[in-house]
Amino acid sequence: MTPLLPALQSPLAGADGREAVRFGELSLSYARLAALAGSLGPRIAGAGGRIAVWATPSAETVVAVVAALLAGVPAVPLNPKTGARELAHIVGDSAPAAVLAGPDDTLPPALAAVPRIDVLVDGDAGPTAADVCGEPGPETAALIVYTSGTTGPPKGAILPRRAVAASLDALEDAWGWTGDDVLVHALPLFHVHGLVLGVLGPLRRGGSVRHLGRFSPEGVTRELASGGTMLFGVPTMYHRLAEALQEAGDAGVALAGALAGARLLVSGSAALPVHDHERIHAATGRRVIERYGMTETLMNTGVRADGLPRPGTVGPPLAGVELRLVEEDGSAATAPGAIGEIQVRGPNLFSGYLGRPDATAAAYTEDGWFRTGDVATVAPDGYVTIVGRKATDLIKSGGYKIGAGEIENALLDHPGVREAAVTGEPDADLGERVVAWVVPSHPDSPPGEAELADHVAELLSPHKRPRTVHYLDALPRNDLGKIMKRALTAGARQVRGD
Ligand code: MCA
Ligand code: AMP
Repeated sequence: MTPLLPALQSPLAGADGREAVRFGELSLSYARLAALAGSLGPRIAGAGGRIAVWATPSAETVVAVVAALLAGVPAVPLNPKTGARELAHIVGDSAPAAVLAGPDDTLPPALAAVPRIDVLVDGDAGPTAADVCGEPGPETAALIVYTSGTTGPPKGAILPRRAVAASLDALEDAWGWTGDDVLVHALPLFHVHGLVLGVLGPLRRGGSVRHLGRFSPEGVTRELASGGTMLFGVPTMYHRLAEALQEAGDAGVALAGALAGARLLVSGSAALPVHDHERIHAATGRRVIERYGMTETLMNTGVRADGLPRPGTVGPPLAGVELRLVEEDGSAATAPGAIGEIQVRGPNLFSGYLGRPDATAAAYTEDGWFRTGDVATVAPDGYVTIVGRKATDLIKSGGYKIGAGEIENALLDHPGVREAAVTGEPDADLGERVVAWVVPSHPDSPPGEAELADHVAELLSPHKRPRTVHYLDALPRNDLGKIMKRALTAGARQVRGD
């Protein structure tokens, strides 16, 4: 069977000394990565179950995930900023047999009962290094990635090795992605974009990845100007690059030169506004291309490196992916210009939600197509344009998917909140901004905006915190008592801060 990571699972792993990953000053060659990951293998296999990874933006996370993949054990990447309630849910739901973390990481109480395995990237790799492993079966889970729905806590999407391999190979085909490519990015390593595309992508090709640790236009300039060939980012990052390009002075000129010199600039995880496309094109002469995916499906469509970069579209279906548009009543939307829900089939799809056969079944149609919930049109040449989402209760902020329901529940747990509704409002930087509409328990002394933001950040995650809070006397409801979110603008009284 073809290995998932051939350059790390072969007896010749890294024989040419090629760099696999770089985080700032720290560089790991393929040979070193294989040795470090291989030395963890016996402890991971011995733990007897899936393995959580404390997924900081660091080389330790790459070593940990590669170690689990080489050992054939599913890895559950955890966002280190996850709040107490959400982390307790994920740990309880995924029941990891151990957690892999850097030696300096402080783990929260939710992980206190989980055996810890320290991941070392300095010093000797240890005696069991670089064993050549056989490839587990294609349906073996590679990763379990937690993703939000409209209501309830996040679900664990099980991503089999087959899906990871298929999706990365489809991107190889679309982008001419080779081992000579050097990918630059600053994406978090606990989601598909940063981890599967951004780390496993280069490693599957035998190329390298340079992670910035934290996004900055200066970091992008530095790495693209010194050998980087591709840049991956969410639209918020490209928006910030577009802003930086407009600044007068040497930094803007250097950034324009660095972007112009890259082979491929790719945006994904949310729509990149045409305005930002055009600003980057005007300043660099280069087009950003978009691809469209989902945690559950990995990548579905993408503009090809040799294709027409048409701003506002996410390109045609990738190799192996079947895509159709479906009307509300379930019939195929085939008329020219028709708008419908995107449904997909293919080897790139997940194998279900961990412990949630009900949710898995609901995600598919009776004839086996995955319902993405995204609404689109398809041009005669196959280019897909996403025009919206079926669920208004899903918010994409900074490329993170956030369920309105989980934030509403967290807000309702605050003693100062009697009723709460959450919406996503347009935001030039984040795409959408989480906005809370709150009826205070005591109208004379409502909890401040910062207090509610901290409350949500501590329970769920900082990126789920409301950026704006509106205070109302009552929420608009219909005759059945359902909150009418669309009516939630008139009569709002906004209070800023404490
Ligand atoms: C702020 N912070 C707080 C609070 N407020 N911490 C605790 N309590 C608070 N009340 C902290 C944050 O943790 C963060 O820390 C810092 O302050 C800034 O937070 P924030 O404003 O939220 O961040 P930002 O600067 O706006 O971040 C923008 C970003 C980020 C860098 C673009 O949104 C990002 O990394 N997005 C990527 C999302 C992604 O990868 N999605 C892919 C999903 P610190 O600075 O220390 O972190 S996969 C997917 O969608 C599919 C498969 C696909 O197609 O790709
Ligand atoms: P997630 O569940 O976090 O993996 O997010 C998946 C969702 O991100 C998709 O269902 C889309 O709504 C959105 N998405 C991803 N890529 C794009 C893109 N290029 N353009 C528009 N939306 C996108």
